[in-house]
Amino acid sequence: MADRIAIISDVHGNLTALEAVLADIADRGIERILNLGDVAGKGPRGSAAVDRCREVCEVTVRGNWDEFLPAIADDRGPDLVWWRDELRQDQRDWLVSLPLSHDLLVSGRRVRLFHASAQSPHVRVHVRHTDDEFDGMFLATEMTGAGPGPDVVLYGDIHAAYAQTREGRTLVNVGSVGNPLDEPTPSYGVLEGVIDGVDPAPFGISFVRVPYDVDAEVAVAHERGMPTADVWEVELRTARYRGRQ
Ligand SMILES: [Mn+2]
Repeated sequence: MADRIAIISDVHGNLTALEAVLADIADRGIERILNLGDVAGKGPRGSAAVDRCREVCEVTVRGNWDEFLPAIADDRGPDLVWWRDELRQDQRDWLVSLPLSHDLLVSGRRVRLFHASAQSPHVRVHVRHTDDEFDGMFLATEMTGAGPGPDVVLYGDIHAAYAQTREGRTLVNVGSVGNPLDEPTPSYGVLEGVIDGVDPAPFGISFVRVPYDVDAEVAVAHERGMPTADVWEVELRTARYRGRQ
């Protein structure tokens, strides 16, 4: 029987957006959620976001922020230290322990989830990429392990949703819940088909955009005195990346 799984990514400590997305997922009767990483950092409530994701996501793969933030040195700047110190020790331990890659079968297709690329959570593949970069997303690497290559790859990291099919393989970015940079409205993906099914069957991927109370989220960042709250506010309101503001 066909079923659905929600795929969320890049929550980045934006609890207001996360709760809006989780409410929408629940409204649709979707009970399974997978997470592509970058739960904390950039936004003011990484700790609460980590607790919530641990509670509702059956798998979270490790993002670049999940990997570097817990290990950040005291002299790396007030913003990074602020986000690090907002997390409890058990949460930092959990983030660095997350798997880098996760596979599942849906309607006879092998679906692979990772944060940024098959190379590492730190190697980025943009919306505009070369054919070699596309092909690289489907390779078996040290990070993904040996075994059959995927037919579908779902990733996050770039905070922009899109899907592309080339030579029988489909690459999907579900965008970002907490820090969308393609438009200001949070996005997530829905995977639809026979979960764990080995035989070909109808298969679907769709994107959902969920409006949320951005004023409330921005107010929390300012109230808590979060460093870089001003650029966070512009990013949330305009979807313009801080490097381009
Ligand atoms: Mn991210």
